[in-house]
Amino acid sequence: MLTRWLVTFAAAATLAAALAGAALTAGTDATAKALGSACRAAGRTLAGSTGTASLRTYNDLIEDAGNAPDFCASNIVTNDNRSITIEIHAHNRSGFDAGDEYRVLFDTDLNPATGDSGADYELAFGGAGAQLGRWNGTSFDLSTPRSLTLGWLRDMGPVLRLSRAELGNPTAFDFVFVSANGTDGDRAPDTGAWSYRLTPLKLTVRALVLGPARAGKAFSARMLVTRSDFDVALTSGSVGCEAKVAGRVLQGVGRFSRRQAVCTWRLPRSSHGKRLTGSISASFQGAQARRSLSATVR
Ligand SMILES: [Ca+2]
Ligand SMILES: [Ca+2]
Repeated sequence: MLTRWLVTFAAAATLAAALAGAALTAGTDATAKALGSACRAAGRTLAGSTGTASLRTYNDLIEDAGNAPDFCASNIVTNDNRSITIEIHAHNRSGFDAGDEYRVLFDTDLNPATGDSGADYELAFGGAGAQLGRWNGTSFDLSTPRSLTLGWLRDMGPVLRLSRAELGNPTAFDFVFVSANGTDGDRAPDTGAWSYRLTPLKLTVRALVLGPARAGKAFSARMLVTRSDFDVALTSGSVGCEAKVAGRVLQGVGRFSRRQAVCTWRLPRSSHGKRLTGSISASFQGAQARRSLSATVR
């Protein structure tokens, strides 16, 4: 069962790309430095760098959970424009053990007076799968099937991804991690709650390379675009290609190839010596990166 989830999880292109760019990084704040080496050794992050705006690391003290999953450093929440990814480091686990229960409690309206002690949603998961319930006034309603992806990241712990819409499209939320096994348990943070603010996805042009522009031949433009959430190259979405030669509109073909957005146009035989102008753009989940281009046709 778990294997199937893992496969489903890994098949998601976004996450696969993110994991391919994963870097080993240690927690850098004072709390992380105070934690044991068992935590720091597994400080893997979903992003290629820790400088991405949407990435947050949360630290919890270890050796405070008995036989239950022990939350640790490098608990990370990150997102693209449609989903939220939660990566949890349970430093004393290498998988879902029998009897392990995990919960994430979300206060999505940032109002402690609504929900169950403030929590408007509860995400419960373990070896049997994951369920998301919305507080209905007396309990968390689990009757509505929710779209959730659950996996286990080696040397880290559980990784979950859910649609923002499943949490009512919040712009920010407070949250708490809870684990249990029998009468043992952990809570992170130990008191209060952590906060996360969702960051709009941004696409950034890193490089533009133009091929030779020759009359009667194909002309191509290749653009490297990075996405702000995982700090990796954009490899999916749509590619827009606009070009004109001496006022004549050329039809281009756009695609992603070798981690770049690529446009190809065929230049008319009559375009020798004329100026070509246009642009290449890449769009994904409502975000866009565009770069103008020009060349003299030889
Ligand atoms: Ca802990
Ligand atoms: Ca609330």
